[in-house]
Amino acid sequence: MKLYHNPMSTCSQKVRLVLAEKQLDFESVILDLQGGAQFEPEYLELNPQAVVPTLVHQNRSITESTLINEYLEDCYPEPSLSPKTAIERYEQRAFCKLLDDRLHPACGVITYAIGARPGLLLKPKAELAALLAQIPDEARRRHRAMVIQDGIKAPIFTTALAAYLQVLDFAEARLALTPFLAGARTSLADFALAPYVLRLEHLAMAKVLACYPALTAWYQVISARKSYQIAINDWLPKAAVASFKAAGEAVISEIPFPE
Ligand SMILES: N[C@@H](CCC(=O)N[C@@H](CS)C(=O)NCC(=O)O)C(=O)O
Repeated sequence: MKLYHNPMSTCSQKVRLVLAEKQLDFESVILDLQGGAQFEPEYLELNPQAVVPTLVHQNRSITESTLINEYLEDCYPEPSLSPKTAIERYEQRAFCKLLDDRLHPACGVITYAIGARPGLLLKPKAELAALLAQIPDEARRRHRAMVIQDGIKAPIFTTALAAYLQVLDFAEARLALTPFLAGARTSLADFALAPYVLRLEHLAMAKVLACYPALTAWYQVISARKSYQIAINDWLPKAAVASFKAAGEAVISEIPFPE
């Protein structure tokens, strides 16, 4: 198995977590996303959306992190990361869909407005414009341009922050009732959400978690797992984490958190 990924990417982290839970080895190909490696023609053949992760298994390219994790679950059903009952399986899928539809796009906006922006603004204007022009998805391209230009002052930032917190509200309500997102055992939903909690830490926004006691307790459990050490901590580049944190600390007092 070959995984095209990036150490800091939330979608890559969620796939690495599932690989680690299942104790699966993989050949790693790291893509420099700020340098535009995702737009290289050979990579676009594997992943026409120009995003990571991509799993190559048995000569097939598997894309979309949620679908990759479901594929891994199908290929390697033990240890199982799927709930047993139909309703819990529905809850797992519904949560992963919410995450893909709402949380992930919001995370992209917030990450580029805060963490990635300072580095990107150092690039020559023409180089930055050329990078943005290659993003295949129109909304992503437009939103990214807005937040690189205006940072947390871009109106889309407030919308994204609200969406992020709405998904955390939903998770909090669920975790106040059950130990994990889809019931009594960990499932793909838990490993999908964890990287987005970590992202708050990386952007110096961890104070948000004070409003989410059940989510905080759940995250302590997930981040104490061996898989978290292998899939997340062991991969994190110190310099990238430090530069995200510094960027977050520089703007935290101006972030328009809802009352
Ligand atoms: N729906 C995709 C989203 C993947 C995605 O957005 N990946 C980000 C990193 S987390 C990426 O590759 N960004 C590069 C870019 O947008 O240029 C998935 O779940 O795999």
